[in-house]
Amino acid sequence: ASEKEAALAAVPSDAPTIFDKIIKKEIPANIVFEDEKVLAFRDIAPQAPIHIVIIPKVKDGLTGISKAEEKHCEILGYLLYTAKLIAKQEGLEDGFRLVINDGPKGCTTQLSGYLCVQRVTNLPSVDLDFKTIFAGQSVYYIHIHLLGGRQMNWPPG
Ligand code: DGP
Repeated sequence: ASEKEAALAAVPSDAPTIFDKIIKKEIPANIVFEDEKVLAFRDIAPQAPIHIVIIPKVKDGLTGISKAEEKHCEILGYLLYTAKLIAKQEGLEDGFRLVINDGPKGCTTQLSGYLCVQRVTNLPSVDLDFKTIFAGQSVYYIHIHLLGGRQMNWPPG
């Protein structure tokens, strides 16, 4: 398969993602909060002065919110509660935004998707054409984006 096909085949799936590697401390991250259930770190491609990614330490099949089952309610609630704690820790008294992207149409940016796939698959390069094809949830490990430090816009785009 070509590099492009390999990268496309890599997502979405339950395969280890870059966030699995961050949890195992196999790759570094700027961690801002950690307890026994949750890890939070600064986003590598920040979309606001404060942009933090919050993830559960155990994925338990939650590649995205669309995979949620009743058994996940407790950890999902805890993730939201943690987001509030981190917002306070970061001084976001005037407001902030929480975002969960899901699936190919719930995208962040094409560029961050491109970068993530490239890193996850260890591909040396992916061509420009692929960049325009890939525009979706880029890391298939459930996560909440915490954004703040500027006025948010609506609709979010
Ligand atoms: P999304 O799956 O589209 O909701 O966004 C995933 C986010 O993860 C995106 O904003 C970029 C971020 N990200 C991807 N790889 C890394 C990484 O290696 N380190 C950090 N800190 N963030 C990453």
